[in-house]
Amino acid sequence: ALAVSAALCQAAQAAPLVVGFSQIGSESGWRSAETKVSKMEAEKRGITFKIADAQQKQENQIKAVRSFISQGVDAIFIAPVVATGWTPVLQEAKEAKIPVFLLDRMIEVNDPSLYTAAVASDSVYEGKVAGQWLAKEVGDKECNVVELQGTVGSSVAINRKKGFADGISENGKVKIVRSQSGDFTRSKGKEVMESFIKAEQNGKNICAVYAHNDDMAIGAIQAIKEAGLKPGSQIKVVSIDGVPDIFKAMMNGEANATVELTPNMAGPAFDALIAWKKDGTVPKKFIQTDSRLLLQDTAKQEFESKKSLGY
Ligand code: GYE
Repeated sequence: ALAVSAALCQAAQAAPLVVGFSQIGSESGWRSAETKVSKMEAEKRGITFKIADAQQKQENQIKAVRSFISQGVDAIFIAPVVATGWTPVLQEAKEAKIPVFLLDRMIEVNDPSLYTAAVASDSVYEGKVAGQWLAKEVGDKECNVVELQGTVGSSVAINRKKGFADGISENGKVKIVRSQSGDFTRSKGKEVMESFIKAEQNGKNICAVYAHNDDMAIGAIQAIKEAGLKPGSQIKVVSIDGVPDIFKAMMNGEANATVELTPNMAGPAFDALIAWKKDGTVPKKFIQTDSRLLLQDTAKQEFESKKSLGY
């Protein structure tokens, strides 16, 4: 009997961890990179990884989480599209004793024990870094800024807006004149930028565009060019993410600055989960990733290094 239970024990130990990931969708280059990198990180650790694509809808995410609960996975990762509305489904996960890890966006809940840990950047800080950069860059010229916000109700859109407003407040000459959501996509970013340009004397009244992600900035660059203006000089472009295409635009002088965040949010979450299962190490509640301000001078280098990572 002893030998049998030892063998069973070993089998249990060897059984690969199963993790379900409710991913938002593929709205941006950063998001697609995150999906790709997450799969690679799971594979490296021998984890069985199931990804459900929610196509931008919270209701699909809630369904996916319920399905992961009924499958009895070892952990659930969620990149929450919006910040509110998570309490009931997280309660269900908690009752089923399945730990939940948030990736790249945060949620608003009264009971923080509804999730185990979160891996994300400090998105208020990202906005602040972008704002401070612009505040310095324009010096004592008047600067009218248009802002392309991310998905309405997402923690990152709320925080990046707040942080940027704080960052530019260091220079009284810098003002936000228009602000609207472009839903983190290139096409919406372009569309909204077109309307901003029309509303602001064919773009002549705009000194800079701040986009909550690189993809919307790339859409905006297209709109600026089509209006006969020069992005990067006549209208400065600052955004967040650090995807290869923004470095390309920076290399061409068409974008000015980005705040990089890693697409590898899953790796640290896997490591926390594994350590916890192994010896009970309680995961840190908030695992913060770095934010780096990157400018044109290193764009080529950054582009090359992303390429070599298979980004
Ligand atoms: O910046 C944007 C994506 O939640 C950090 O979502 C993420 C953001 C990222 O669509 O490109």
